[in-house]
Parts: sequence; C-alpha cells; structure tokens
Amino acid sequence: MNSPTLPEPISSIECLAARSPVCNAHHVAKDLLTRIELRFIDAAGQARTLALGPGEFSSVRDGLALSSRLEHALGGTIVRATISNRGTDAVRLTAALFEISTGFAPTAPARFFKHGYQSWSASGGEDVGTSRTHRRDTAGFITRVNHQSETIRPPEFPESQTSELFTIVESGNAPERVLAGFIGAATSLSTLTVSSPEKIVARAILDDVTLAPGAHREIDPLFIAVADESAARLAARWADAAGRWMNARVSAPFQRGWCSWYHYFHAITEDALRANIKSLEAMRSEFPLDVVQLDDGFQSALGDWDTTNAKFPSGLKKIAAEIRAAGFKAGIWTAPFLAARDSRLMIDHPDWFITRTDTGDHEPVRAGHNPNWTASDDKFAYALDPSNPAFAAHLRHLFAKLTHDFGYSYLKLDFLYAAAVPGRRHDPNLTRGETLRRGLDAIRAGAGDDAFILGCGCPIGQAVGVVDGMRIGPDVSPFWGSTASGAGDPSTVYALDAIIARSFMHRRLWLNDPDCLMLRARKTRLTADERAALAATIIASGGMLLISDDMSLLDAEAGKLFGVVAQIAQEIDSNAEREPVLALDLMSTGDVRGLISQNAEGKGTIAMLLNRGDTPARVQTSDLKLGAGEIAALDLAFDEKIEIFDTIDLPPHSARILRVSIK
Ligand code: 9PG
Repeated sequence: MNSPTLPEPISSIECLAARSPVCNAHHVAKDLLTRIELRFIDAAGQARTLALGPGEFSSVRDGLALSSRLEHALGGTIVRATISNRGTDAVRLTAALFEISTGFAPTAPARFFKHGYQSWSASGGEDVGTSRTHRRDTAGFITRVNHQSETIRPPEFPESQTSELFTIVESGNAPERVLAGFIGAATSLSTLTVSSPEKIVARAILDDVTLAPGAHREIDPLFIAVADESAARLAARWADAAGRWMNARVSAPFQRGWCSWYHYFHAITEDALRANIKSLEAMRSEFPLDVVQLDDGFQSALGDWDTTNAKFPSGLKKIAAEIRAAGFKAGIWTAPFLAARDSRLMIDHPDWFITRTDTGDHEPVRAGHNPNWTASDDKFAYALDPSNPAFAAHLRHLFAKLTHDFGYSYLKLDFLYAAAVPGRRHDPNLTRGETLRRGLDAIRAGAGDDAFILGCGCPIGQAVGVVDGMRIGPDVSPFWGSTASGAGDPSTVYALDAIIARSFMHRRLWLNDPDCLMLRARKTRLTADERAALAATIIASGGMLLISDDMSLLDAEAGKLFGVVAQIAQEIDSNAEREPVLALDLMSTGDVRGLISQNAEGKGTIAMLLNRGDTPARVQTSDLKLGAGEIAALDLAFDEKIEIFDTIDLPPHSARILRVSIK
C-alpha cells in the first residue's frame, strides 16, 4: 500500500498536545488500545485465536505471527497490524479485532454514530446498548446484502450495535468524544461494534481467505482519536486521514449536469434525451451545465452495457456524439457488477459470477431484484466476480470502449456492492473488500485517469482513491416520503438525512454526490417548500449539482432559482477545500437539522436549516452558534431574503439558507 501524503510517523512516544487538540496521544496509544485479536481457522479446520495484550507488539504461535505498530499522526494514533504465516500449513483468516477502551463509565448513557455500509445506507446517532435487535434482522437477503457488510452478523456483533468503517462515541456531558475508524479499506470490509459505552470493538472482516505458508497480510490501518470537539469535526478528521491514506481523488472541478433518471426513470427514450439536449443547449445561459448523463433504461440487457434496446436505435456512440456536439460532456450509467439471465454476458460467461456456498450446483448469488431490468421470468440480478481475471479484463475492455471509442467521459457506476456479496470467488486469496477494489481498479484502468468516475450503491471505503465522486445517500424522488414509515423506500427526506450526515466527506474522500435537484412544478408530488428544501440541502453540502427534470417543464423562474443555487453551491464547494462542510449536530435525530460551511478566510459563514418534520419548528438563532454578525435568511421557495432576529420559523418540509455577514 502506498501512502505518500501521510505525514512522517513520529517514532518516539511523545505528547502531541502542542500540535493537535488531542491532549495526549501517548495516552491514546497505550491505554485506549487494550487488545488485538486474530481469529483464524487452522489446517485441521479448528477455529483459533492469537492475541496481543496491552503493551504487547508481537506474538507467534504454531508458526503464525501477529504484530502491531503504532504511529502518532494527524492528531491521533494509527494502529497497523500484520499477520505472517511462518508455518508449513495454510491457514484461513476470519477477522482481526481491535479492542478500544473509551474511558466512559459503563453505566452512563452514551451515543454512537452508526455509519451505513454503502451509498444508500442510512447513518446517524444511536443510543448505546439499548437494543440488540435491528429492523433489518428480519429483512430479506437482498435488503441485508445491500445495507450490511455481513448478511448475518456474528452474535457478539449485532447489527443494532454495529457501525461500518468508523464510529464516534460520546457519553453524557463528557467533553471528549472517541473516534475509531479504519482509514484504509483496500484489503477488507470493516465494522465497529459498540455494545456498551466503555468499549469499541473494531473488526477487519477477512472472509476466511487463505494465508499460504510464507505469505503475510497487512490489516487496513485503524485510526483512534480522542478530542474535545464536535462529532462532525471528528468525522471530518477521520475522512481527512482516510483520504490521505488512500490517495483520495479530491481535485475534480465542481460538477454541474443533467441526469435522465428522476423524471423519466426506465421509460427514457432516445427522443426524450434528444429533446432535453436541445433544451439544455437553448437554455444554457439560465442553466449553465457541463454534463449530460443518460441513466438506466438504454441497455439491451442488464450486463450488456455497450448495446442498446429498441428505445435507443442510434446506439451509444452516436448518442455520445450528439451530447458532445451540443457542448456537453457525455455521461452514462452502468451497473458493472450485475447481470440478468437474459444478458449476453450471463449466457456466454456463466463462470464469471460469485456463487452460493449454501447450494451445491454453482448457483450465482442474487444481489438485486428488479422487474424492469429483464424480460426473463427470473427477475433477479446476479453478482459478478472481479477476482476472476477474465471478468476483470472484460471490465477493462468495456470501459475503455465506453470512454475512448464511444466518448463517454463521465461514468456513473451503480450497484457496486454486488462485487462484495458473500459467496465463493474465483480467487480464494481475495477478501470481499479486495474483490470490489479489484473491480473498481479494472474499470479505472480501462476508462483512464481523465474520466470522471461516480460511484453509487458502493461500500464507502473501497472506492476511495478510485472514484472522483460518490453518491452519499439514497435516491431522491418526486415525493417527500413519510418521516414515520422508517427508512427503506426511496423518498426525498431520507436522502436529505444522508446528505447532512455524510457532508464531511466532501473533498476529503471524493466529491459528494447528494443526488439530483428537481425544480419542475408539474409532474411531481414535491411542494414548492419541499423542492426548495431539496435544493437548499444539496447546495449547502457543497456537492455535485445535477438537475433531473424534463427541461421543457422548467420556466424562467426555475432558471432564476438555478442561477442562485448554482452560485451558492460553488461558493460552499470552494470553502470545503479548506474547511469541511459540517452537520450542525451529527448525532441528532431531531426534525431540525442543518449544515454549516465556513469561509476559510474568515469571511463569514453559510448555514442551512432544515425542518424535515411534519409540524412547524422554531429555532433560536443563538443555539446555532453561528458567530457574531448579522444573519440574513434566504427562502429559496420564494426567492425571499428575511432579516433574522432571535428566532427562525420553519414550516414543515422547508429549509432556509442563512448567511452571517460580518460587519
Ligand atoms: C437506476 C437507479 C438510478 C439511481 C440509483 C439507483 O433497491 N432498489 O431496488 C434500488 C433501485 C434503484 C436504485 C436504488 C435502489 O437507484 O441510485 O440514481 O441510477 O439506480 O436504476
């Protein structure tokens, strides 16, 4: 693994108080990490463990060696563990566990941040230890394979107490919070379980991969920090460390575009696309966009991404040429790790799939279900296996063709979790995390360094350093959704929750894609307030700005609104290069949520306040701690500036942009 941007490790144990808000990194290293445990299966098929206690840095037993190294950097401690097989028999590795002592009282009420598995999975604050069950425990396989790094959690790591990739723990009124998170993800999926306030168990999931005699394996590094700062700021600190470790691609320009999905869905046709290209060309001064991205609905079959169905008679090359001739970058959607029964790919290459271990006959693993995707009776979509070099070579050729031959330079890669499903892989030496990474690397190798790659439906860690943009929430939709029904169905309110919860990732791990703006007032169930709340949350995140409307439905008023939002979005994006966009309260689950963006030169603050609830809300401005200055609020729904005094009133499903101007 290369990590050239990481600061030099400090070898002597010293207090970093002078260099970071962490008061004593020595304390973190020595006292917080209490145990490292390797779980493995020996040559006789026995489940075994090998552990390092406090202050122990290596241990060897029966030819298997476990060692660890601590480095103090970025205001915390980085723990690196290595496993080497010095014996004569192969072993299989199950997991590496890191026990972290938080210092919090076991009985005090505490909260932890439960971070979601992939783009669409929800993230947020939860109470520690109150529940051992989760709504997904009884859900079907497709739901669990979508939203959990393990479809069945080991009993000691229940879903309700488990966060993916990183977590933050806070207790009562204690000023310090504890952050623990993996900052590498190229070699495994990973989780952190908080069953009681005093302990975090971080776990690198090794999927029983083989470790041959003479071989060694480095566990992805774990970052631990304790600081008297907000949960959002700690999360940004994790993202900063992970981005540096994995060479995140964070320098793509601000992205503005159009996407076919949230108006046309599967019914998109070549004619509808062409009509929009014409409108976009004519409306360029009101809607200055760079990318036109065709979404799902063009392909001849799920898996056959270079051929079109009858709705797209001209074929993909001609369509890209038309988009480019109109002055836009051409973008295209694919689900590169999925295929349906009626695809040429699945018919010709039944051996390219991840297969089930619970059935004897090499059945491919089901990773999705969608009646719109296939004419076969079997409506499942199956998971492809990038650990198979033949399929990886196919990916390289396919994306080289789409990019260099057809002319698509913006690639939306969807349903990427499919490469990480459990099952039998071609290469038993690769974990599920490594298999996903290998697939992404093959796509990047084919598409080249200049293509803008957008991940979607993607486990969060494995794509860092490969993708330029990442969807960080579930789909928006032309209706608000019920705040009572629980997350699951696509609806705009859950997308807003995720945009706020994962805002800190923007320009740390990639460019955040908050999903699309919808401005149309007809053919939608979103009210004016709801459309404005969607726009306000998207722009306050600083992330990508894509419109998904039939452009013929947008009038001059929508154009004026777009002008306002595009300017604010770009301003917040440029702030984010220096200062991360932070949730007002990352751990909160209340109806009023918000984002805050600070100008690095100290030229004021822009905040966004959202009332996601079904009843009106009133906010005390002093509670927002926006700093001294005059606050002006902007209601995008009415293009209205409101002078703010002590309180702000927010109707249900509405948002305000607040600008603090320093006099
Ligand atoms: C195209 C869409 C759009 C959208 C993506 C993704 O669980 N599901 O059945 C499910 C279906 C679609 C979906 C997410 C989940 O949306 O996020 O932007 O590209 O695919 O099919």
